[in-house]
Formats: sequence, structure tokens, C-alpha cells
Amino acid sequence: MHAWPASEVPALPGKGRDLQIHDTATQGTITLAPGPVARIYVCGITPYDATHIGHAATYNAFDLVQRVWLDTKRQVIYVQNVTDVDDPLLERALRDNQDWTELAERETALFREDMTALRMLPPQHYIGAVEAIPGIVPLVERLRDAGAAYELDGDVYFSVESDPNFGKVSNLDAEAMRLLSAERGGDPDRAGKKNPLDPMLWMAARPGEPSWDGGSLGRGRPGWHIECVAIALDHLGMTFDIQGGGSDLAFPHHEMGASHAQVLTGEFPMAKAYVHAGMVALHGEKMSKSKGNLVFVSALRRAGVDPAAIRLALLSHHYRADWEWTDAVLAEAVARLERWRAAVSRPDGIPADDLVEEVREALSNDLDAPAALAAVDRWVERQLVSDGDDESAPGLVSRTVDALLGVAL
Ligand code: 5CA
Ligand code: ZN
Repeated sequence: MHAWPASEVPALPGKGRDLQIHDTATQGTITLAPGPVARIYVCGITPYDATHIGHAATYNAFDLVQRVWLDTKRQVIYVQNVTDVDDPLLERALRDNQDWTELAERETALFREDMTALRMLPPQHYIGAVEAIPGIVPLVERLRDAGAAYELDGDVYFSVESDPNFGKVSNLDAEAMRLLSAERGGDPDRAGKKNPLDPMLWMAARPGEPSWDGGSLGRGRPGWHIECVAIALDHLGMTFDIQGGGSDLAFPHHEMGASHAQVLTGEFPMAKAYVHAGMVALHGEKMSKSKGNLVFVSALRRAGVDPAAIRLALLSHHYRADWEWTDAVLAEAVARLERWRAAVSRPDGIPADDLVEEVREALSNDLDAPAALAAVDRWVERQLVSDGDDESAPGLVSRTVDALLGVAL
């Protein structure tokens, strides 16, 4: 699949800082020092509805990761998937009486437009579940041949008990896992499973649903977790730096993915850091496609909201916090954008070399974007009333805000 165009990332003077980031698995902060190449896998959308602010907030967090790494002159290999076949997508297509491939293509195209408008840097490998099927089938066969998978009425399940490290990504107790499994695509109540938590690796073809040749598995379609494992291992290999997504992916998705990879390779963890963004809510509840309490990025853009203001609204919350989208959040971002633009449009001003370091410091410290915004705010407030004569300052601030925060002033 093609991704979307990259906006240019200006080079900044001086030296970038290494990223320290919170890892869900070890529940601590890790300094990722990945050498000259950094590798990140970010779970992509299930394209049955448009990009909402919750999605945008999560992708914003991982865009910052890339920007911090690029600032250290590392090469970044960024992989993202598109879950372009799965139950929710097929259910929505059926409900709306439309072709599921058209629905997926349309929403993926809109996602690309939203990401471009928000200046999110594209992945180098943007891979759909459907196109990954030829790589998924042999992995499921290997899991089965290793005794880590079993068949139930033609469907193939992964046995969580085959992984000695199962549970070490999300650190949840059995009851919590069971509840979340039922909530997030699992089927803990299906009779005949060895363990209620066992996730599906391969779903045998159902009447009226799309299916693909699965070799010795028979016709069917892939399970959700093995999709991301296959794509990640194919393009990044084992022990890449970050697997990222919203906090609702820690369990079961990233836990199961780590388990699949553990059995396949004998290694744990698949990613050095499991990084999870908080959930954005609307009207007191998590924004979600299934509940329909959504603010779409495309709707805001159509209403004339500057994407840079949307981006500033996202940046005004720490990525790990759960927060609520309100009109006030957006209004504050619009006002901030105006102040920042006014400040950098002056022909000269007060020196900004310290500001570059403050923004670097804030982001390297577990992506503390609110602290980065506060640092820019401080420069802007002084700049707006100063009679400084540093001609390079406004340009340097624009480049810093662009390179490290993805905001075009
Ligand atoms: N296709 C799978 C991942 S492989 C999936 O979860 N798709 S999704 O469209 O449901 O979500 C895409 C990303 O947005 C995930 O990382 C998810 O955790 C994140 N996300 C969904 N809702 C919210 C929300 N309300 N706030 C923050 N992030 C969210
Ligand atoms: Zn995923």
C-alpha cells in the first residue's frame, strides 16, 4: 500500500537528544539508544470510519518519536499496518450495504489526507492485512507445527499457555484479561477453547465473507494479532525499538503479539519498549467508532479549522494522559497558533538558541509536549514585547517548531 507524502523536516543546529520513554512492559522509563537506525512499528487504523481526534492523538505521539530520532540524525524505519479486513469493517460494510473493499479504500484514503494535513511523517512501509496474508499463513503453520496452536471447528487458535512470558507486556491479572478480551475482539466464552483467552490466528471461511487461500490451514482470513506480528517481523525483524498504539492495545493486542513472536523466535520481548498513548474522550466517554461519540479530523478541516491548530490541541496534552476533547481545547490551540505566528512574523527578535534546547529536553523526557509548548510560549510572550535585534531568531523558532513538533507556522 502507498503511504502519504512527507513534509520536510528542517535540520536544527546542535545535537539532538536521545529519547527516554515509558515502557508498559517494565513499567519504567527506558533510554532507547538504538544505534544509527531506529525501528518502530505503530498499529494502524481499521478503516471503517474516518480518523477521529483519538486516532490523531495517538499518531501524534509516535510522530514525535520519529522527530526526536531524526533530530539525533538517526535513520528511522517506521512501519504501520492497515487492518483492512476484520470483523468491525465487515460488519459496518454489511450494515451500510456497501462493498467492504470500497469502504476500506475510501477510509484509508481519507486517513492519508488527514495525516498529510496534520504533518504526520509517513511510514516507510504501509502494509494492509490483506496484502500481508501470504506472509501470515506460514507463521500460523509454524505456530501450529510447534504445538502452540490448535484447531476448533476449522478455526485455528493460539495457545497462550505455550508462552512462558505471557502477561509480561500488560501486567494484568487474570480477571482483567478476561474482561478486556471479551471487550476487545476476543471470544473468551466460546466453548472448546483450551484457555478462554486464546486468540484466533486463522478464521475459517464463513459464508458471505471474504476468504483467502491459507495453504494447509484451508480458506479463511487472518486473526488480528498475527497480522501485526507478521508485518513487524517482515519489515523490522525481532527486538525493534518501539511497538506503539493507544492504551487499549496493550491487552490483548500487544500482549498476544509478543506471545506469538516469543513462540516463533524464542525471544522476548518483540519490541524493546511497548509505548501506549492515553485515550481521548468526548462527553465523558472514550471516543470510539463503536460508540459513535466522535470528532473527525476531516470534519474539523472542512469547517475551516487550521490543521496546525488541531495539532497544537493534541500537543497540549501529555501523550500518556487520558483527556477530553472540548471546544475550549480547540479554542486555546487556535489562540496559541495566532500568538506564535505573530511572534515569528516579526523580522527580528530575542535569541532562541536556548529554546531549541528546551524543546529537545522536553521531548526527550518521555515526549513531554506540554512542556515543549510552555517553552515556546515563554519565548513568544517575550518576543511579542521585545525590541531584540536577532534576525535569525524568528526563523530558528519556526524551524524548531516545525522539525520537532510538526507545526508549520
Ligand atoms: N487496526 C487496529 C490496530 S492493529 C486498531 O486498533 N485500529 S483502530 O482504528 O481501532 O485504532 C487505531 C489507533 O488509534 C490504535 O492505536 C488505537 O489505540 C488508537 N485509538 C482509538 N481510539 C482512541 C482514542 N479514543 N484515543 C486515543 N487513541 C485511540
Ligand atoms: Zn496492531
